[in-house]
Amino acid sequence: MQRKLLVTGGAGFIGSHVVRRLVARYPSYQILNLDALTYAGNLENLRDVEASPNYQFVHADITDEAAMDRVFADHVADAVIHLAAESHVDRSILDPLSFIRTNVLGTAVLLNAARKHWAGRSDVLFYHVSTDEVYGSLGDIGFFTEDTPYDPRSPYSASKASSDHLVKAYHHTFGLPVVISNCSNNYGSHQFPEKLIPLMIHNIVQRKPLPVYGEGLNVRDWLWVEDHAAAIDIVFHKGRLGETYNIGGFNEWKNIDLVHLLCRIMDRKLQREAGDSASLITYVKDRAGHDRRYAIDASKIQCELGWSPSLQFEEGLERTVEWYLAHPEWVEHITSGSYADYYQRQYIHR
Ligand code: NAD
Ligand code: TDX
Repeated sequence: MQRKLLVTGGAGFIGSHVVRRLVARYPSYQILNLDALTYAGNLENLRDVEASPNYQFVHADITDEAAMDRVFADHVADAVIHLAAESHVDRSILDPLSFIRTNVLGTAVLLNAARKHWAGRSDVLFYHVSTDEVYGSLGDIGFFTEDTPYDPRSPYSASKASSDHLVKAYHHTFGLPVVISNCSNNYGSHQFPEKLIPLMIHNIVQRKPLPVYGEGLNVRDWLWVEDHAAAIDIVFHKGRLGETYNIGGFNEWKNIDLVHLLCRIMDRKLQREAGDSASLITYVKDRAGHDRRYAIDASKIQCELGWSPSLQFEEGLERTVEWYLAHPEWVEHITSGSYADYYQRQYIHR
């Protein structure tokens, strides 16, 4: 079957894995990657697919109404996988409005364009890729299910919750065919080194302090990014319209335990003495409003669509470390310029 598929945010971390997978697996699809190339978007992430005949890139901002109208008119896309977003919680604390602009307004602009250009069509799909953070924070027990009430607590998660609500509202009010997935923390190659795992790898290589927020006891559920891309592929093709699917790794870690595991792997890979990397661990002021624990119950996508994670966490972390150590030029390019400014600012609030 032929499809014209618009992927937003395809130059970012998860988006680039999604684009790479779809380009390789579906040669009869036309895949259009739309990205504004913010500090987090990097076309180097897609060098290996850019010459593929079923791949195209368009440089555009999802908040730009006229540009989105043109993209839908010119490319006659029949499906959207929407990943473009501001994605880092710490940045949302420093600058909430940029999150409202891209994540809320940008999603509304895309929904409007889809609604206008898809009027009367049922063979179309708007797929919104979202986060488990919309559900709020858990205590020591329990899991987020698709029925957990929304309770976002950071500007980032509030903006993602708003965009989820808009997607559902366009489904209920206008009959737009939609599907949503809410995923836990991803890790893997090509992740911008402001998020926990690549930041720690970067700092260990450079023998810089490893900033652990608060007491390091917050818990996250980690998923290999390629397993998330596989889940997105399945939800896109088999998900029921109007439904939400939770995606998670069944893999909870306290931050401090994860950082110690990473330190042990790094000591081995860098042939440093055992304990060398862990000596860099520095407890710093906690993140404002820091959610205590996230944990996903992914049984719906498992039972209904047959997806489950493929990779053990230790194996995935090893592969991630190997990728970063083998690609110092990627880290060098992406951490120059605007990132350097941010890195400075980030340390001011601690
Ligand atoms: P990322 O920050 O690495 O990439 C975001 C991409 O969106 C970048 O390529 C950026 O250039 C692009 N973008 C930003 N603003 C834009 C705009 N106004 N117009 C067009 N493009 C724009 O993010 P990520 O970690 O790959 O996350 C992708 C999506 O998945 C986001 O919607 C995020 O909320 C969601 N998500 C992320 C995680 C995670 O652990 N990283 C987990 C669950 C859900
Ligand atoms: O330097 C750090 N020190 C630290 O202790 C950083 C960057 C983070 N942390 C802690 C905060 C969190 O408890 O590590 C945990 C993970 O932090 P992040 O990597 O910033 O991820 P998180 O805030 O959990 O959000 C991520 O998962 C859900 C993504 O950034 C979101 O886009 C996604 O929706």
